[in-house]
Amino acid sequence: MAVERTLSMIKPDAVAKNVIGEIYSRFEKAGLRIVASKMVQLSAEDAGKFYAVHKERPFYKDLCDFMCSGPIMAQVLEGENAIAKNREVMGATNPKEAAAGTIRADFADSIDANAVHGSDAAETAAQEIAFFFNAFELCDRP
Ligand code: RTP
Ligand code: MG
Repeated sequence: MAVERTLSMIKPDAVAKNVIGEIYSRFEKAGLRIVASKMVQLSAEDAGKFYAVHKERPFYKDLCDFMCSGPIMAQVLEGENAIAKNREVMGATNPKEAAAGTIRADFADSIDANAVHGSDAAETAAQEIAFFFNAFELCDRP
């Protein structure tokens, strides 16, 4: 298995619930290491660019409005198989379908306010990491 990096966001609903630490703990318990982290208030333009891949989808506008409704935490997670592992820890997009013990099962309210984002493939992970972080902000850590 290869060591990968993936882009994770804690969405405005979970930041408002004050569960950043609990969610970080889930990542760490799964063997994922945080190698970059920042709190960001996205503008409508930022959210539109980040989610451009969903531009034609019916939920695009609501998703962009939601993602700039309050601050988010952006972090880069590193570990073996990090992209798939993070999505496993997150649980299904719709919290009603998320497995017990996953972040979305425990902290998400709806398919829109679903607590976290995680990159879905190596190519999108690289693009999404570069969206938030420059080379100086990504650390090699033990
Ligand atoms: P994410 O990108 O946030 O990690 O979530 P995901 O891969 O599980 O889901 P994706 O298909 O990429 O959709 C991005 C976000 O859009 C919202 N969504 N709403 N109403 C709907 O049918 C619907 N479908 C997706 C969700 O908040 C999802 O996380
Ligand atoms: Mg996605």
